[in-house]
Amino acid sequence: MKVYQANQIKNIALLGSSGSGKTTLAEAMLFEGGVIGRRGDIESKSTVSDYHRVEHEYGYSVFSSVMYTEWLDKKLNFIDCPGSDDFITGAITSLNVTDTALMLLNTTQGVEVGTQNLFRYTEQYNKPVIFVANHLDHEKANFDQTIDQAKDSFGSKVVIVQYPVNVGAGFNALVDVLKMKMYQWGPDGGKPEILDIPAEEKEKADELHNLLVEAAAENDEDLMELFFDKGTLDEDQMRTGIKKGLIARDLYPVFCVSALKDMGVRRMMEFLGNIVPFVSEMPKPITKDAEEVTCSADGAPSIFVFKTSIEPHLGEVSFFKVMSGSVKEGMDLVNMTKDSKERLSQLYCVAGNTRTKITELVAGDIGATVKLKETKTNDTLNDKGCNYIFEPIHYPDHKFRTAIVPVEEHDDEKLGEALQRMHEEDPTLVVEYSKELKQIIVYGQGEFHLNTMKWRIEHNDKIDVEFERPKIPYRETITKASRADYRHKKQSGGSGQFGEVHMVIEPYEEGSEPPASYRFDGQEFKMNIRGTEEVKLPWGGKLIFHNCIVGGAIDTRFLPAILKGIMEKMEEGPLTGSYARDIRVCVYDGKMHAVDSNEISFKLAGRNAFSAAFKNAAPKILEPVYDVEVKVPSDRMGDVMSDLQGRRALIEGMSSEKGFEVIKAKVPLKEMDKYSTSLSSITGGRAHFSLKFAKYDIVPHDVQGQLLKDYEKELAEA
Ligand SMILES: Nc1nc2c(ncn2[C@@H]2O[C@H](COP(=O)(O)OP(=O)(O)O)[C@@H](O)[C@H]2O)c(=O)[nH]1
Ligand SMILES: [Mg+2]
Repeated sequence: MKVYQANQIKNIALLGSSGSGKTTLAEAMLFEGGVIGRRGDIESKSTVSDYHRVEHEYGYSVFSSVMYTEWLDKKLNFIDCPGSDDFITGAITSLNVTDTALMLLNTTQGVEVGTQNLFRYTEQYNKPVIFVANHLDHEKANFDQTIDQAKDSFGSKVVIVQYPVNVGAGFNALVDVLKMKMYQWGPDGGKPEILDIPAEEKEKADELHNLLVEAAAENDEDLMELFFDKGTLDEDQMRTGIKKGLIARDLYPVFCVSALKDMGVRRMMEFLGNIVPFVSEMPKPITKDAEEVTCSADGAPSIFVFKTSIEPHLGEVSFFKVMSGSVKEGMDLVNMTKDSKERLSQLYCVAGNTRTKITELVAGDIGATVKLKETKTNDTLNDKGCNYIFEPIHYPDHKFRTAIVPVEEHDDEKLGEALQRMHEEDPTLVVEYSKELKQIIVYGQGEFHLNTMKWRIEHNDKIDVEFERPKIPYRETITKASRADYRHKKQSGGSGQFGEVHMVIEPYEEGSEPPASYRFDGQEFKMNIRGTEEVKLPWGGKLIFHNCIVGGAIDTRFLPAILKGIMEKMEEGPLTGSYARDIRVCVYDGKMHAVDSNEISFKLAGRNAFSAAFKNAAPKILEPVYDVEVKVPSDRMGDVMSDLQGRRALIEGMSSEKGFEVIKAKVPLKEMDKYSTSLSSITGGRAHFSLKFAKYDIVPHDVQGQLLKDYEKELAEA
């Protein structure tokens, strides 16, 4: 395979909702480019792109697949992305490293939720979009309706370049209003016959041609002038205009194919080769230090690893984009993130499960290597002396959590390894070993995302696992001030133990100052603060510890022991054993014994005094509350609101945004269990939401009662 230069390489993301035909189209493109000799299909599980077992099982893509094809002396790299929101990592990853999105429209379905979701991502990444109307050979295909819907959703920038002559089972021809020709295929598709537009199509073709000319002219002043002068543009001028419009996202051209029958694919590839921007024509990537990097073979060699995949017999495969310079087989690079050396012992161009060895890859190109030692997704690797570091890809926050346990306890370690591996392949699968909850919590994008993970663990790693309800990390705190004394005294055998501690505790609010005195049962307790320790608790919140001891009642050297005792209790709150937080403690008095006092005595005295005071300080359970933002289509607003109210949501605001209603609310984590699944069923998958930890809040009285009961039961059973 030849080495392609930056002005010969185009990187394209293949997007579209599930079932729109991305994987099938990729197969046809690879076939037409001569990368494969025979087209596989989804039904016989033989595509290049969907080669993982889980994809055969489910019948659609779970991973993004990096591929390439060679076409008219150009290299088209493209990444086939899964369509479902649960596997959104694929689309996000590829939008980070490609310059154009090919968005498939399933003409048997029209514009789908997935289409709109993915379109929004292209907007976010500011990438040009080309629509490809697929399934035109299907008896249920409706091209006109699909295009109407696309115009409704994405505006008048959607402009037809091709339209099908005969949609449905007999589909075999389309009219191209850029070329002003008709393309027609035999039953096997492939290379078309290029014909004059038949008389009965002429009027429609002319009309659409004029619309395309106008749309192309709009993007360039010179073209606009030419258009006003001559009333039309020639083919080259149109190409120039379309390309400008494409890059500026002012024009979304529409192409037509039957991916299954390989019709329209060659012409579409020709367009991609001619009009889609080269890497070198797109905005330059920027390093973390805000340095613009020119995509040039002469620059310092630098690559960015955007994806890791673990393949049987091969191990870890690292996919990268050459950001600058050129990299050669056998080259030594520095991993800038890990500050370690790596050797590119082999370089590959990858098309799904087929790999072709190559000796060199140049700026702008996408390739893969194997057996890197420490390199992970998002690392930058440079030649010595080059200091570029590229921003990591930002993945969406998780939307779903569950606990996972192996059925057989001895599979614990194996499960840990499998989960770690899966996280490397899919960074939106996040694993947390919660010491606090004594559970392994896995986070993902939705229930289906995690069910797929479970399938892979069971079938690929042969570990039986179960999902459990994830526990909630409750906290405990107090709501009023209280006072307690405790004397620890032991006189058995040799040396005795003695320590006595008097303390006041009260709720702590960030930044608040302690009062000069407290009053309990009509008696005043003056506080003379002589020292303060502010403990930032690892589980959130603070413990403020004041030394208010007067007259040397307790020696200063015992104070750390008292604090230690208090901390032991903070780690295991007296209500439900959860962590306690946001408490101020003033140790103001006590007693020592000249011989028997020691650290252990004061630790115990501190701990027990704190425990007693805590119980009298109107203790409450706190629960994590999340900021939830839901985007709902207006017609589902009522249902989504009432569902939220059933989840103890506190609605904080509502607004409208591009056809969506946006609800902002605070919702307890406990009530968000499986929210993504219910929201999806209420709205037919048309809503979105995001979830971010906000704060800890006191649980309502009835919830506290239930939690106390649950804890008692748990203790009794233990
Ligand atoms: N009739 C017809 N079926 C198609 C076409 N393209 C894809 N399919 C079928 O649609 C289903 C989904 O295709 P697939 O490529 O997996 O879609 P993806 O989820 O977008 O990757 C499969 O059964 C394909 O065989 C097409 O152009 N015409
Ligand atoms: Mg697919």
